Formats: sequence, C-alpha cells, structure tokens
Amino acid sequence: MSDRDPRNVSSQFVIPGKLVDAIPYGTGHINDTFLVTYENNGAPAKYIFQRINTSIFKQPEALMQNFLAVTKHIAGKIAEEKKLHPDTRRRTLEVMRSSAGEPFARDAEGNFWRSYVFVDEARTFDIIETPEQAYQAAAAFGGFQNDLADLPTRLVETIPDFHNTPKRLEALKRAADADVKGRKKDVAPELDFVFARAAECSKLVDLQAKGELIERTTHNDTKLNNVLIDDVTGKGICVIDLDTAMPGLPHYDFGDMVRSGTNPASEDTKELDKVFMRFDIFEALLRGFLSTAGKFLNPLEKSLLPFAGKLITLEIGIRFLTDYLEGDVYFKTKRPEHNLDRCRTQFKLVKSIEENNDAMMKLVDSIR
Ligand code: ADP
Ligand code: GN1
Ligand code: MG
Repeated sequence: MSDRDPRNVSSQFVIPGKLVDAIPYGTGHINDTFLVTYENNGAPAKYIFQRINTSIFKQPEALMQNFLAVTKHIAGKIAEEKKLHPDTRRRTLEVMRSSAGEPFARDAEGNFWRSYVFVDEARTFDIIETPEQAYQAAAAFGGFQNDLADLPTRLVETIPDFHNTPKRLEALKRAADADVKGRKKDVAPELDFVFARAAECSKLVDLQAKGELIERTTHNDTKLNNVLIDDVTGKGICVIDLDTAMPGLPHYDFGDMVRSGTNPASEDTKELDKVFMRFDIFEALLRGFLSTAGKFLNPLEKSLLPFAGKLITLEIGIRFLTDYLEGDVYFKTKRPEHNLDRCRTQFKLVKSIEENNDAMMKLVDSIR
C-alpha cells in the first residue's frame, strides 16, 4: 500500500459499514483526493477522503477548525431559511469524525487525513460549458460569502498573504534572482509581461490599507470546479475545497472565477490561440455573483470586480512562473514545462481581459 492510501487511515474514522473501494479522484493541484466507497447493510455509501498537503497547509488542525466553523455556520443558515428539504445535507460539506472525536485522523506516517460525505448527483466542471453553469456557480460562491458575512469569528489564515499580489510579485523577483534551476533564460518575455504590470499589483491591498476596501470572509480558491452543480436542477448546490476559506476581499473570489471560468481551453494547454476571455461567460459570472453578493457589496467594491479578474489571473500566472523558476516545488506537475505552460495561459488570458476592459466596465455600471 502506498503511503498515500486512504485504507491506511479509514479505520480511524467513525463511518458505518466496510470500505470496499478507494480510487484517486479530481484534478486538484495540492491535496490528494480519493473517492471511497463503503458498504453498509448491503447498500453502497460514498465518501471523499483527502490527504492534506501539510507542506503547504502548515496548521492542519486550525484549518479543520475553520472548516467546521464554516460548514456549521452555513448549515445554520440553511436551517434558518427553513430550507429543510431532502437536499439540506447536500448543501454544505459534512465532515466525518475520528474515533477520538476529531475532524481528521493521522496515519502511521503522520499524514493528515479528513473525510466527508460524498454529494451524489452533482458534478464539477473543469471547463465551464454554458453561461447558465457560470451564473449558477457564481451565485453559489456569492451566496457562500453572503452566508459567512455574519460569521462571529475571524478565521485563521491558513496561508498568510495568499492573495497579497505585491508579495507574490516579490517572491517572483526572488525566484528569478536565485534562478536555482537555470530556467530564467527561458522566461524573459513572461518576466517582462509581469513587470510591465507591476504598478497594478498593489491596487487592492493599497485600497484595503486605506480602509476603502473591507475585509470579509471569503473562499479564496473559487476555481469553478470547487462548486458542485446539481445534475437535476443545474444549481450550484455545494461550495467545496474550503482549505483557504479565511479573511479576504470579495474580489479574490470573483477574480478567480473569471480566471478559471471564462477561458474555454484548459489551464495548461499549449495551444495559446485557444485561450481568451469569453465575454458571455464573464457576464454570466458577474450577474450570478451579484445576484447573491450584490446585497452586501458597496459601489467601490462592485466597480472593482472587472479589475479583480485581471489581477487574480495575473497573480496565479505569477505563482505558476515562480514555481517554474523554483523547480516545481508547490503545484503538482506532470511534465517539466507544466508550470510554464500554465503561466502562459494565464498571461494570454490577462491580455484578453485587458482588451475587454471597457465593455466589462460598461456592463458592471449597467447592473444595479
Ligand atoms: P482539491 O484541493 O484537490 O482541488 P477538492 O476538495 O476540490 O480537492 O476535491 C477534488 C474534486 O473531488 C472536486 O473537484 C469534486 O469533483 C470532488 N469532490 C470533492 N468533494 C466532494 C463531495 N463532498 N461530493 C462530491 N464530490 C466531491
Ligand atoms: C490550486 O487546490 P486547487 O487545485 O483547487 C491553488 C489555487 C490556484 C489553483 C490554480 C492552496 O488550487 O490557489 O488558483 O491551484 N490552491 C492553493 O489552478 O494554492
Ligand atoms: Mg478543488
């Protein structure tokens, strides 16, 4: 058995029945995810098991406390809204406990594992196919922020400065100066692309420092495959991947939706001519997000949503480029140039977003 096998830890969770199958699942870049099937009284029951990447998430216990705070608060909202129908248990993640009562368990190698109930009859999309899917996913992420607007506690920052773009830029400069893998010579155009936009990197954090933008509880990893879309209703039923739920700006979430949702090609394609911003998807994301988050966003926050798409796309591109220069130590990769390919798609998308700036601003102004 590999040291990354949920069978090494499953007996520590209080889960009825017997484990009958465990397969790797999903396309995430950080944790190891498995779909695990149990048999309970002759009926199958599915769970997700995840090995938390503790070289990235250095405080897994605190992270799981965030996880519980978020899921309990959302469950409370669902009950409050009297939306108690058969779907209630599908609308937020239900964390399984260990026999010690913890929301995680450790295997013999010290790996941190968690488990939650698999939400059936729903799926995620790595590439958004229709404006309707975009609308529903964005409405779910906006609803997530809205539900957490009155969370009584400030969540722990599981990765400090996660969306601090100027700090990401500094990290890129350090990686380029150190050039530990001798890769800098291959990325001159990409470095020029970033440095030509350096002044814009601090726009949001500067406004926050001046008190003009307000910290909220945000998800911070709103890749559109982090919301489950119901097979029957087509609605965004459950927001998942809560590792980075923590204090942030609403723009980080909207920006990452634009980054991950508007591009019709994959994040790591080499066919850059296929990468661009689909305006109809942008519009659907904006309308969907405002349908639920519009309740609490002030006019300044709203007006900065188009900029957020550009900034977060640039930021993730900077992170891929940094990881390429550092020798692929952060994101999972499958080929030597994987991070560079990812960086290039992000920068191509940034260009396309820039070209659409006027139309995006006009649209956001027109939505009341
Ligand atoms: P990662 O950090 O690796 O992205 P996620 O938590 O996003 O991990 O899970 C990976 C994939 O597993 C998701 O994109 C989704 O398709 C699926 N998934 C995760 N949790 C559930 C769940 N509770 N029910 C159904 N599918 C899930
Ligand atoms: C990572 O874990 P996953 O694959 O959902 C990363 C995000 C990036 C994304 C790029 C904790 O997300 O910040 O936007 O890859 N998560 C972390 O695809 O760094
Ligand atoms: Mg994910």
